Amino acid sequence: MNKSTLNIDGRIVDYISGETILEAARRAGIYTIPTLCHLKDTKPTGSCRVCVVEVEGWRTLAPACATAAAAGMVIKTDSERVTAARKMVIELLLASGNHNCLICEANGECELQALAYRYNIPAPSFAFPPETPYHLEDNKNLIRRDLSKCIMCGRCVRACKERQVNNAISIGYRGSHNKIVTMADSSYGDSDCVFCGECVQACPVGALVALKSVGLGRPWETTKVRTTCPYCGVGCQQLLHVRNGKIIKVTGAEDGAPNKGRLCVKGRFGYDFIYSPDRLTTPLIKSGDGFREASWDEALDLVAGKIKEIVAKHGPDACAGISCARSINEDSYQMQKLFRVAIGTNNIDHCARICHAPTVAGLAASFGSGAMTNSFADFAKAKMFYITGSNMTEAHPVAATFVKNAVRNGAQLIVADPRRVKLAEFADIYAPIKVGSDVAFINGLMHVLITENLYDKDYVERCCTGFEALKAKVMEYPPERAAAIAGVSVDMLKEVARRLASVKPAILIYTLGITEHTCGVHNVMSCANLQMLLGNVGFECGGVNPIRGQNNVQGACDMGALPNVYPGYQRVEDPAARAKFEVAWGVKLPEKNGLMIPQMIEGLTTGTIKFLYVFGENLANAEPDIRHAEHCLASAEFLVCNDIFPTETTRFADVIFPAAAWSEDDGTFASSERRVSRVRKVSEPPGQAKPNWWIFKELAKRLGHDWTSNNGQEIWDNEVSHLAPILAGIKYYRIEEDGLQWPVPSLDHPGTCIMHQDGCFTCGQGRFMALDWTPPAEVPDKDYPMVLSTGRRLFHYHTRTQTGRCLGLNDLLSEETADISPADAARLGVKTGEPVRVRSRRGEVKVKARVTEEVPPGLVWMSFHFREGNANWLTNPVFDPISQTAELKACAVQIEKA
Ligand SMILES: Nc1nc2c(c(=O)[nH]1)N[C@H]1C(S)=C(S)[C@@H](COP(=O)(O)OP(=O)(O)OC[C@H]3O[C@@H](n4cnc5c(=O)[nH]c(N)nc54)[C@H](O)[C@@H]3O)O[C@H]1N2
Ligand SMILES: Nc1nc2c(c(=O)[nH]1)N[C@H]1C(S)=C(S)[C@@H](COP(=O)(O)OP(=O)(O)OC[C@H]3O[C@@H](n4cnc5c(=O)[nH]c(N)nc54)[C@H](O)[C@@H]3O)O[C@H]1N2
Ligand code: SF4
Ligand code: SF4
Ligand code: SF4
Ligand code: FES
Ligand SMILES: [Mo]
Repeated sequence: MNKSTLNIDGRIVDYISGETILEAARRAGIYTIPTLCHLKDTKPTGSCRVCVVEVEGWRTLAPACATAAAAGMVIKTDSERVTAARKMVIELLLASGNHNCLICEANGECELQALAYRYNIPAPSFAFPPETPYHLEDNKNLIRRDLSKCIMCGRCVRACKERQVNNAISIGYRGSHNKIVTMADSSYGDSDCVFCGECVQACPVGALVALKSVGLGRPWETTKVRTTCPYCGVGCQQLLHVRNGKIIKVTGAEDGAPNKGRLCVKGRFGYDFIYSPDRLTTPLIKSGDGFREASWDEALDLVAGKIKEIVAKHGPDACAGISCARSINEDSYQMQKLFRVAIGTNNIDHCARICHAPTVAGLAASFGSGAMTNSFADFAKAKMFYITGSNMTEAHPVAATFVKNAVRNGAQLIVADPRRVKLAEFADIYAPIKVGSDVAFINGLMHVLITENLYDKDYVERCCTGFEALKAKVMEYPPERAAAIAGVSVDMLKEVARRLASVKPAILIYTLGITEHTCGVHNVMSCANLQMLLGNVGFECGGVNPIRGQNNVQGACDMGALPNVYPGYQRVEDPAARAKFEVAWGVKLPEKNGLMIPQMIEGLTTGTIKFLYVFGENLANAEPDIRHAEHCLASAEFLVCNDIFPTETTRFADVIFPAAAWSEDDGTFASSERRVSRVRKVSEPPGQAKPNWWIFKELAKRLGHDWTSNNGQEIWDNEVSHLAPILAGIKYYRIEEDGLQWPVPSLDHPGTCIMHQDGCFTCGQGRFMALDWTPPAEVPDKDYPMVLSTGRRLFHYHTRTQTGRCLGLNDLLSEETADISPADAARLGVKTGEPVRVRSRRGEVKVKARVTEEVPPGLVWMSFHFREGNANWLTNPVFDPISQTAELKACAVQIEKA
């Protein structure tokens, strides 16, 4: 980096080539330059001129935010001339609204008001315009727009266009009619706006405010608590604005990794479920057709007694536990310990099974480690993307903003997905491949790379094994065959391969379109094959990047809430690992791997599993074939649930424990990029609800094990990081601000942004896998002629126990639809909003049709967010033979007008 110096208010300050005066000053800790229109990470417009400074020898004052720093500049940030100019600017701005800014309380955080006080500016001497041409607009209970307070700084527009790249608003009209407008100058609610609220965070005045926070507290009455978002695996860092123990607002932590201040609609507005009157507040014991309240002692004694009884009669393997990917690491650690140590079985699993288990298994086989290889920080810098089976703008919205930023800066993007997802709009090539065709498509790509000599020979020889077998297999998939299976043109397939090879490195990103198939593990290994062949693994802006789903699903895996590994992926079947944990935990441990979720659930009906403990999962809505899943749950001899709400699953419980939710306990989450970040407590759980780790500890005590750790920090610092070498260097004191990315082998290790650096794989050499394409288990026929694929939508999260209880989110989306193509809609004679019946061999649902070009002819697409019309009444309970992951992305259905 090219460093020089300039003089600011008599101090010699370094600047980096390309920096503005403002950036150089702030980096040096000089905060005397006020700003209004300036917004970090966006192009300066220099429009408000409140940041002016005096540069020695310059005739006019210079806007610090838009003037490049130069060697030898002598700058005054606070001279009389500067102050006079600023006063003028502020006075004009105060007068530009139609109300008295100095008594406005809109959000109590107005930067203009603060400047007025700083520069001692009295109530404006200019006359107010006589009447307002503006209206006040309340959108979906979430965002208030009061343009009478707008100072036309343009920050909202840049936040929307340049940070989030949602392009929902712009500066409209001319001259004195200038105004911030949506596309058709409609309300936010009737526009393309996705309610990320980035514009609200950017607005310096009260023109844009979060409606839920209005009137709840002023900045000086709140404390800001940094924490991690409770929804997806991006792991965005939030600031909770807390007053009297209550969250009144959430903003993005501006300098936090990975999100740099950005949030999506759920992270920003999805916090108030914790205050729902539906919260579980006391232990419940089944009684007749319902439940009765019980004391903790009674409920814990009952469960412990039942465990003892079943273990005595049927052995420990008649018990099984499903852990929670939503709550903190320390809870999952404690639950797997309860099962392994106090009950004596490895029958412990969690929802990674139905999600990214193919990733864990597939990448471990190919690379030696089953995690995302690179970091979110690479997304904004990458030059070439292959994104497949990932609806990132809805499922991982903040990660998607960085991809869109890169594309805006010239990166190339290839999207392969059966649906024309939003990212396809940004793509150089959109390949509309058929559901379930990925292995064939990728084999076809590799055929082109090998026959046209476009692959990285040196890397393949140096870093990988199994190339000859791969090549032989791939030769069975010439472009003509592969393209026919994938339903794209041969030219397109070849173009994708050639483009991918033309930029190095390219980054590959995938999610559930790859994993949730009976061939999920093979799909994952295909992605690994492709990236090794291109020589892209082990470099910044390259690698294979599965974005993990739940906020702490990476962590639940890391903690060993899996039937085959202890914390830190130490294998249960490895005698040395077992011996180590036997010493640490002071018990003899079971030697064989435990059961996976589908086997546990099936075991309830066959009688091999008598006792099931479901911690924070809503199986009755989330598993394929709801009727069957509920039949299994109803067959349990004894079912225990920890949850924060009554759910479709807790209906089947014998005992329900009320748990602390996100922000009611201290702990950690691990995000998709292997980053362990802090989660902080701001209030006590409601009623008698207790932290999950405490519940497991109390049960262990009743089973004869006294555990000493007594909070999240003790569990992590004294147990987890001692036992898991990849986490050895992570202690709470090291992650007070940004989290650390594992492996972190020692206390002085900075963490690992990129795995398998330079092609040095965790397992020595990367392993190519020769793979054949297999179709989904159920394909369309004359009775069920359409393919059903399923997934999620932006405004809700899974079974909606949380987002369904947040003000505003239901206003944005309130029911399930069946998404179909215009061609199929015409054939069926239905329009958007008209009811249709969708039927599969498992069941049927009646929902409204949503006719959209996103979906190709022959495909029906649905989510599983709503009980009514849940796609899982239809989905097929068939599983990948290796990972036992359900084929939620493909089954056969018929559809008719209802
Ligand atoms: N808003 C919201 N965000 C979420 C969640 C949520 O419930 N709501 N859940 C979180 C969780 S746990 C997860 S796992 C992630 C999931 O994140 P995603 O996997 O991105 O979400 P899905 O909606 O399942 O989308 C899968 C994509 O795969 C495509 N697809 C379907 N079949 C195929 C195929 O055969 N091949 C290919 N290549 N693509 C295919 C679909 O068209 C869809 O675009 O989202 C997380 N984020
Ligand atoms: N058709 C179809 N089905 C799918 C999928 C799909 O793509 N298509 N995707 C699958 C995937 S990837 C996933 S991950 C699963 C998700 O399936 P689930 O994990 O079952 O879904 P959630 O609704 O997230 O359930 C989380 C539960 O935990 C509770 N909870 C939240 N926080 C806490 C806490 O701190 N403590 C306790 N004790 N409880 C808490 C919530 O109230 C809720 O009941 O769904 C799967 N099902
Ligand atoms: S909420 Fe997000 S999408 Fe909507 S206008 Fe604001 S920045 Fe744009
Ligand atoms: S709405 Fe706020 S951010 Fe947007 S131009 Fe007006 S004052 Fe600036
Ligand atoms: S992208 Fe994910 S982690 Fe970030 S705010 Fe949205 S839901 Fe939360
Ligand atoms: S902050 Fe520099 S011109 Fe507005
Ligand atoms: Mo997931």
